[in-house]
Amino acid sequence: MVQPATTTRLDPERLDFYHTLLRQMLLVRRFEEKAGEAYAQGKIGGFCHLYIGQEAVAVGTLAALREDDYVFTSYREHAHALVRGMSARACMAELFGKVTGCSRGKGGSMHLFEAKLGFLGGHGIVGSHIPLAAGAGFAIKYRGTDQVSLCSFGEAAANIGAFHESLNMAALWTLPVIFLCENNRYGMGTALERASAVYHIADRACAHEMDSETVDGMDVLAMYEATARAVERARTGKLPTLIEARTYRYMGHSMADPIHGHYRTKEELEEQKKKDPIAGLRHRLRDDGMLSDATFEAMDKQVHEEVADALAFAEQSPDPDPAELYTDVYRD
Ligand SMILES: Cc1ncc(C[n+]2csc(CCOP(=O)(O)OP(=O)(O)O)c2C)c(N)n1
Ligand SMILES: [Mg+2]
Repeated sequence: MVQPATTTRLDPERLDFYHTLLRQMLLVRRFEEKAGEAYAQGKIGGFCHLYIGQEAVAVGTLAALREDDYVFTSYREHAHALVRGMSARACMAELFGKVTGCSRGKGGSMHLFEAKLGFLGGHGIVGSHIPLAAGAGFAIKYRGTDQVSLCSFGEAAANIGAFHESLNMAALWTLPVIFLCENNRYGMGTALERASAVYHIADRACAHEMDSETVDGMDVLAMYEATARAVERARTGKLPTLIEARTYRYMGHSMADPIHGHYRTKEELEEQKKKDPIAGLRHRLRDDGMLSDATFEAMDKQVHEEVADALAFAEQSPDPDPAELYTDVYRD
C-alpha cells in the first residue's frame, strides 16, 4: 500500500532539518535546470537524464543514512551525488567532461563517483549495480561493521535477472542492503514503457522473503521515515528491505526525449505537477508557520548563486589532456 501523504503537524524542533531537506531539493532542481540549458546549448555531450520531479526520493532517503554508508545508483544520479555531498562544481564539471569533474571528465553525466563520500556511482547499464550493492552489503557483514548499502534503481531494472539474484542473496545471507526502486512509471525502451504505472514492484519482495514498503515518493518526509525504518533493520538485524517509491519525472527520459506528447499526455504531466515535492514541503512548512516567503526566496537565491558558480567553474575548466586517456581516475 502507498502510505498516505504525511498529514501530522511538523515538529518545530526539527526546523533546521526540514529547511535542509528543502534546500537540498531546491539545489537539485536548480542544478538540473541549468544542466538542461547547457545541454541544449551543446555544452554537455553524451547522455543526460534529468531527475526533476523525483527530488524527494534522493533527498528523503539519503537524509536517513550516515556518512560512512554506501550509495549506488543508476544513470539518473545527479541528485544523489549532490545530496551525498559532492560539490556542485565537481558535478557540473563532470557533466561538461572537464578535468575538474569528479571522474576527471572521463565519466560524464551517467558516471559520477566519489569514493570518499561512499558514493559508488553512477551506472549506465540497467540493473548492473544491484549486485555491486549486495556485494558491498556482504563486505559490511564480513568486516563486522554496522554500515548500510543503499541501491537506487528504476522500476524497469526489476526485469533484469541480477535484480532477483541480488535480492535472493541479500535475503539468504541477511545483508544490510536497502533496495530502493524509484518507480517513475516509465522505463523507456522496455516492455514497461507505458505499463509501469500498474507494475507492483513491492510484490517482488514477497518472492524473496524480504520486508518491503511502498511509499509516496513525492513526499520527502515519508521517504525519510521509510528509509529510517529500513536503516534500523539493516544496522541492528542485518536485514535487507525493498522500498518502492512511487514517483514521477517531469522531464523526458533523457534530453533526447520530448517532455510529453509521445507516450504521455500533457494533462497527465500537469496533474502530476500538482504534487511537486518542493512546493509540497514549502507549503506544509508555510502552513505550520515554519517558513516565510522571504526565507524561501533567500534560500532559492543562494541556491541559484551556487549553481551559477558551478556553471562558470565548469565552463572555465580545461578539457582533460589526451595523455590522460588510459590513466586511472583514482590513481592518487
Ligand atoms: C541492460 C540494459 N538494457 C537496456 C538499456 C537501455 N536503457 C537505458 S535507460 C532504460 C530504461 C530504464 O528505465 P527505469 O529502470 O524505469 O529507469 P528510469 O529511466 O525510468 O529512471 C533502458 C531500457 C540499458 N542501459 N541497459
Ligand atoms: Mg522508470
